[in-house]
Amino acid sequence: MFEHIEAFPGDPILSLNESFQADPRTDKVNLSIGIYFDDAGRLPVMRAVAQAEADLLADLGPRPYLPMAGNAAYRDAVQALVFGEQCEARKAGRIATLQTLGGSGALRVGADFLRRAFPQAQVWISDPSWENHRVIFERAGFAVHTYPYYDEATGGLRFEAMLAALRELPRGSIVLLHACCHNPTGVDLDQDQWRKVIALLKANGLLPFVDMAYQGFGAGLEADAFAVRELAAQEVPCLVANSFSKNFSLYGERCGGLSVVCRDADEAGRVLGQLTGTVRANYSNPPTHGARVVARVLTSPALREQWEEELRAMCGRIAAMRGLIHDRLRAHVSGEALSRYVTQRGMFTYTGLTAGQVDQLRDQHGVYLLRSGRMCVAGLNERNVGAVAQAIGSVLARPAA
Ligand code: KET
Repeated sequence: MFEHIEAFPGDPILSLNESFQADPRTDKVNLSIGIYFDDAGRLPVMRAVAQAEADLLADLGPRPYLPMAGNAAYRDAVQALVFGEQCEARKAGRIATLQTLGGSGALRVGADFLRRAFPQAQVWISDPSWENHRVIFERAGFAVHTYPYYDEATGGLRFEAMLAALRELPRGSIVLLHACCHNPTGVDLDQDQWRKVIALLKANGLLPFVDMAYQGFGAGLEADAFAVRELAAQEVPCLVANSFSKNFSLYGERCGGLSVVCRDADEAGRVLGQLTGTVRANYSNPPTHGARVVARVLTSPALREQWEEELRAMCGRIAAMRGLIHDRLRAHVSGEALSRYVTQRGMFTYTGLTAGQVDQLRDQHGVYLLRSGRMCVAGLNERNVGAVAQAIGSVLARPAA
């Protein structure tokens, strides 16, 4: 029956992470997957999260099916965090927000919804983008193209080329944008650039789908949401996928949200209905636990304050690691190839290392990066950073085999 089924070629991120887990070397270093590790190299359990879970455990209660759209308190808290409490669209009930299975689930439910609503539309993602963006939209049935984004020569943004490409897109095209901490490059638009892009999207009738998986890892919870809030303020219809995998360190609980900014409350109601229809056809309704935890943290003032403080500390540690790797690499790298370690933001730096060099780092030194050259800086710590810099120095000094 299944003879014709071909082997799965693997996923460039998740399969590599599995190889890392299986690697017996004790001095191995995981800089591949976008996960925040603490200075001891462990996945943190945030204290605010542990406290919320302890509170919930004391009052566990029954666990019925959630509504298809998810936990109502969670959905409201998500919307407030993403768009801001004072957002006019939120106050007017113009935003449809759904609980999703992480950021990935939000992207897929959104993609399925868009494919039914706009069967002729095509999708544009940044060059490069998170590998799974293409996969998700193609599996939903879309043709996926790229717009210019990263400039390898400068380690920065090809902003004029990006604008020029967006200007040429047919009305109704779907444009995937990263709200902050661009994955994989760590290069973001500044606020002035966002205003220009948003004006163009609005004038040309393009449909933005914003992926915000790293809110709080760039310039702070508010500033990282600038693009999303500006879109809502400019009354541009848009979709926003957000995730609590990273900023709550709740990867396995699959906590995310999908929000659609609509023209009025009636339209938002119809959009929410169609989204719940997509959910019903896929997994009926989302799980209970993670959403209860997140909602509790976001809506209890003391826990909220503690969470924000912990998140700032995580962000600060990443910045410190950027500084350290930059200093340690000084002996091996120079100019822009060096400064990008401190100028790029969020969890990732696009090192410019070739796939061959990345293979050498993995095989000879047990240092895992993505073959695109993406390094997850959040996997560095005081103990491994020196060895990582040495390893990079030695592969740079040697021509690829
Ligand atoms: N969007 C982006 C931009 C992103 O980097 C990730 C995860 C997600 C969405 C998915 O979020 P989640 O809530 O886990 O469904 N990125 C890391 C892990 C992965 O590839 O799944 C990564 O890039 O390593």
